[in-house]
Amino acid sequence: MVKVNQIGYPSDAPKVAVLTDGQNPFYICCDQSGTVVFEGKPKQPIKDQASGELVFHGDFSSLTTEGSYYIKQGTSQSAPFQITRFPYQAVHLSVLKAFYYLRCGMALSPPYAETQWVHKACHTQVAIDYESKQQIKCQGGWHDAGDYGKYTVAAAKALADLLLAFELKPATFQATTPIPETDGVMPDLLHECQYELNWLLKMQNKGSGGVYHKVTTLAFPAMIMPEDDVEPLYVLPISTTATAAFTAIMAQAYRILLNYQPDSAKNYLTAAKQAWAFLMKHPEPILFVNPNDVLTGEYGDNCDRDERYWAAGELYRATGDGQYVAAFKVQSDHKFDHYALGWANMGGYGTISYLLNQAVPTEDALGQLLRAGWLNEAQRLLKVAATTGYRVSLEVADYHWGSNMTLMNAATHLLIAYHLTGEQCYREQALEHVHYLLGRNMHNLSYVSGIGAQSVSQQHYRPSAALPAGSDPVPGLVSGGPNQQLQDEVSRRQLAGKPPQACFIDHEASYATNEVTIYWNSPVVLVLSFFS
Ligand code: G3I
Ligand code: 9MR
Repeated sequence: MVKVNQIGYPSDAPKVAVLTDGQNPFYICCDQSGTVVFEGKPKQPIKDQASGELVFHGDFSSLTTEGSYYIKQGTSQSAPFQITRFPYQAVHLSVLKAFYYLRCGMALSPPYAETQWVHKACHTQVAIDYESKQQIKCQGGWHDAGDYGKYTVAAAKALADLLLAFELKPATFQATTPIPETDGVMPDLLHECQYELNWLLKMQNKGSGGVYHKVTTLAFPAMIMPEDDVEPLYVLPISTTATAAFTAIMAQAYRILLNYQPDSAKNYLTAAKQAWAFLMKHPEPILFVNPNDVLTGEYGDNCDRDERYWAAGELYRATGDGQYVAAFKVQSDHKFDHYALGWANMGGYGTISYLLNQAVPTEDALGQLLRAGWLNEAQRLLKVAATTGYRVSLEVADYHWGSNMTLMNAATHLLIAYHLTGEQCYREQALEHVHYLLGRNMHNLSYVSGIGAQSVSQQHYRPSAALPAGSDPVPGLVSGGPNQQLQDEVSRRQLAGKPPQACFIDHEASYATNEVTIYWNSPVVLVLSFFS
């Protein structure tokens, strides 16, 4: 088998295919004529612990001529791929456009949605406060994932990636997606983020400033369209993880949107400060646990220190107010992962807010400590990748629920290291993670729907699953990826005993390997913005 990035390789970047045949030479052929333009020998046999395979690398980095190619080796032939300066622009647009398809509370319609994927608005835009039984307006925002719930901490991670992408690579967001708000002034990415931000504002209790943890039905619905989900919606209680993550993202949004929509931006900062005031009144964590009669996603988290750290860092960066840097330093002394970019462990976003803050002097001791820590972790990621046949920074234990998020978070980490140092090794290694996501993996499969010659097509995503049999899936959605914990019925039945990277199945019911979420798409938007 010959595994390649099914979209392609940037002309000036290293180009490696992963081969399972170590004997035969491999040939790069022009896709149109079949002419052989490059011959190479398999190198560097590596026993890949995660896939259980002995694989070899087919290096064709010296081929820089732009064109469409495929690789032949023995009787195997790869999927076609491009060599060109910016091969991922269409993918970048597609994984960003997916957020429009994920919108809640509005009917999707042409020309923004292709006819085959339109659906009506969700059945209800009002929820019941689980505790007070009062009604709460909750229209808008993105559906979390394959389900129709909306969860604050998940939203915060997704928005953090998208807003950071714009901050670091604004030039890659000039093309329109297009969406109803396209106005040729503010980039569509920011309009799309505002659709989520304006829903998030409704999750804040205006009296206390605290932020509700989620809004969902009591149980997951069947695999139906949003308009057919007629069960009542409930807003679940305030948590300090949600409140702190909300504080951070609203402060970040203030900064990024101030030049485009000053009034909205100032509203976000006001909301952030009100949420911060709630946190100051509640120094002890208020952690969310699903009540017994609530069976939807919990996004449980036993520590809110990382979220408080991030909140302080973003408020400091947004306002320069010394109270926040003091709070940031207090939180930074606590024991949590200062470099993680997950929905539970969010410390890395706090560290980024400090490292990119121009108000922090280069000789600042905490800044130097965090920078050194960031680069140490980047070096670790490089070392892990060098031991794997598929050239990614995933250790065997990393193949758990949402392993493609871990993959793209690693790429994000490397790209921040590149941003901090300018060292190409970090950027090149991040690119290897894109190759895995887009086909250079043991499944020879692109994990992004509609992207690549062989891509996932049976995702656990209700608006795709509810389409007529044989329909193309909603495009641009990133599957969670291999998960060795076998946490759904299909995985347990069909993947038992397989190596970690093999524990993926493109099956609609495999939510533990093949669901989609906003925070698996968001790091892909961020990473691809460095290569577009
Ligand atoms: O991080 C640990 C790892 O250290 C350990 O080695 C491994 C094996 O024990 O477990 C890892 O934790 C896993 C965690 O995801 C990793 O983020 C847990 O087992 C796993 O249960 C957990 O799954 C979460 C899943 O909900 C179930 O709670 C996913 O992260 C999370 O993305 C997913 O989120 C769901 C929402 O609840 C509902 N909407 C869809 C969304 C995506 O599936
Ligand atoms: O669709 C739900 C998905 O969003 C969740 O990640 C997953 C795990 O919490 O649960 C899915 O819902 C399934 C439920 O857990 C069990 N009955 C079948 C539901 C649809 O697959």
